[in-house]
Amino acid sequence: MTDRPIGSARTESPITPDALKNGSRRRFLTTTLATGGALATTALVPATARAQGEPDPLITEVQPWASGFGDGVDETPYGLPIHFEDHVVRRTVSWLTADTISSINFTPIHALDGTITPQGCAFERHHSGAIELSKADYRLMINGMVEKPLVFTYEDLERFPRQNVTAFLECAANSGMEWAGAQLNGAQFTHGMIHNMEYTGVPLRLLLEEAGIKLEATWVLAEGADASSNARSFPLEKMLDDVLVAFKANGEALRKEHGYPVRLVVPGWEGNMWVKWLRRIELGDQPWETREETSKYTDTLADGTSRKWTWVMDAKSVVTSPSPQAPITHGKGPLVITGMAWSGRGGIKRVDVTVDGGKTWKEARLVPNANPMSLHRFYLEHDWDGSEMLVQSRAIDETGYVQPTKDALRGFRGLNSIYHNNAIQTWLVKANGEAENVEIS
Ligand SMILES: Nc1nc2c(c(=O)[nH]1)N[C@H]1C(S)=C(S)[C@@H](COP(=O)(O)O)O[C@H]1N2
Ligand SMILES: [Mo]
Repeated sequence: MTDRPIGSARTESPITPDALKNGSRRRFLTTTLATGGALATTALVPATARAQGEPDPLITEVQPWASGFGDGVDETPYGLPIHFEDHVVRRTVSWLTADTISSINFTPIHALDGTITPQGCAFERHHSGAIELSKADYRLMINGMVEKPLVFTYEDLERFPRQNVTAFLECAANSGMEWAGAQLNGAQFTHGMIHNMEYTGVPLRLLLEEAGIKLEATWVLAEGADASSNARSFPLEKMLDDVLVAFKANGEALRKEHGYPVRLVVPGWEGNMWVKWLRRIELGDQPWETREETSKYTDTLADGTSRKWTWVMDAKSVVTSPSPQAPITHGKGPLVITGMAWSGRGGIKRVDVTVDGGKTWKEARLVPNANPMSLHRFYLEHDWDGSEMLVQSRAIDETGYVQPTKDALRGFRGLNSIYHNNAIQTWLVKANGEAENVEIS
């Protein structure tokens, strides 16, 4: 420990904790000033204290964490976020979560950055609770219009060629509570039924080929092992295209709540189709019209008729900061506006950001992402003048589709919908930096 240099980037010779403890604060200052000049002088005084011309003890004094040992390598066999980050957790909305079995919680997207969602705070949605199913007890059956019905064990799946795919999963009901007006005050609650992970698994196509697809097969049913079964019908083409039978997420085993040991990954399509605890695949020549695709996951239009088979998630985006749970705390001047964009129809081509409610737009800086079906991160470096803002983002995907305003979406779809609300979100950011969920027309 004593040979570890402190502040070596700014000093000529390493200063050890012991040397600092022995009254060498002045030496630290001298060396720093000698090498850093004027820059180091300002660096020693943080913005807050600088105004009062006071030195910052966090820079000039030896702190407890530098005067002893930290934890040893054995103390955290599996790491959790440091307790300072305890607030970055999944949360529920009480009136939505009548019970915790048939339920939903939300990803704290306002506090995350980059694109990958850690499993520990990725939202969960289950219809009959998260079940515990071991690898040893795991079986996947393929039956119906196949040459040879098959049952795979977990070990069998591990012997097929694998792929890695980073993809977002958005529940079709994400933002569903916002149809009639601005309601929930936070990006976590308005847009947090989404997560984005790197999955490892076997292309379903390889398993279907192993079973032998009969010529007449055109539809596929996927069913889970939980009591709800969450069965859904898929056109065969999608299943042969990019659907994965996945057993790892972000490099490690799926968490129980995300379908351990095996779930379906259906890039770009609504979350309900990503069957967890996958137990059976059946091939047929027509859809099964299950509960999940008749009474649920259809969109009731203004005239009372229902749209169904709305599998693909249209382009959408949201500013995650500033937002109601991520207010501006630093006053006017440089402000990083950031958020995420996604589209089930391919990559995101462009994201525009407005701070004046859509009167003027600026193109945000989109972080390049090789995975089209992944969340995309955008930033807009903005010089905030300290006045009220109406902040929005607008995604444009590879097909040229432009994320609609709330008014435009209601124009096509009416007010009866719950699912597939991909409208532009507005945050009112006040002069004091606090933000609020609002609607403008
Ligand atoms: N077997 C099974 N699969 C399921 C569900 C379920 O309840 N049971 N819920 C679905 C719904 S509605 C969604 S949005 C996603 C949620 O996945 P997550 O819990 O990993 O976020 O899983 C889908 N797959
Ligand atoms: Mo869902």
